[in-house]
Amino acid sequence: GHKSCILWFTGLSGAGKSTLANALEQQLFRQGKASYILDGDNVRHGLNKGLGFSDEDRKENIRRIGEVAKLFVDAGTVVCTAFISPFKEDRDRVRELVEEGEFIEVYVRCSLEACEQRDPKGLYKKARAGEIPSFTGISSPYEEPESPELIIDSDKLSVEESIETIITYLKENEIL
Ligand code: GGZ
Repeated sequence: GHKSCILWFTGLSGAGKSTLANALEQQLFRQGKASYILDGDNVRHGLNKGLGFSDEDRKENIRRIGEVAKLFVDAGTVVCTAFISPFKEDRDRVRELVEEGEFIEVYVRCSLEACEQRDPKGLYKKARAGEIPSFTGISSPYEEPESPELIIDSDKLSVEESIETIITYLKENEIL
């Protein structure tokens, strides 16, 4: 296929969004399909520097990322985004920015317990101690996707299995 799309990874901190986006990007590259990742590292420190984690700031964070992702689709590049994007309304607004079939919502599903157990950056521990206000899952909500294109149970599947599921979907939908 020659189509491009947004692979919108959503889920709790520590669910594995960035890990999957990075593994997918490598696999796409091997298959001759260029892609680009938008994540906290390249967006929250630049374009969205100054935005925090209040509901309003998260909304604006996602709005801008959606607009940038749309530009990538216009340019013909597959774009993978890895943000918690906790609010259904904000994700739905991004979906409406692009054509039908170009927004692929990938719910990286993982129990809060498992994310908290992993706690790679010690953020959940800090949040529990009250050191990080409005932390998703602890003191700020995460609204689960109601009908995502894909659900990846990251506490049950390996990264390889997860990527395979996504690649299969992309092939079935003539993106690959
Ligand atoms: C959630 C926070 C917070 C709060 C800092 N709540 O595991 P990480 O570290 O690398 O990923 C989290 C990241 C979330 O930023 P997003 O831009 O994806 O969030 S949103 O889509 O809701 O705008 C976490 C870190 O930033 N982090 N404070 N209070 N995650």
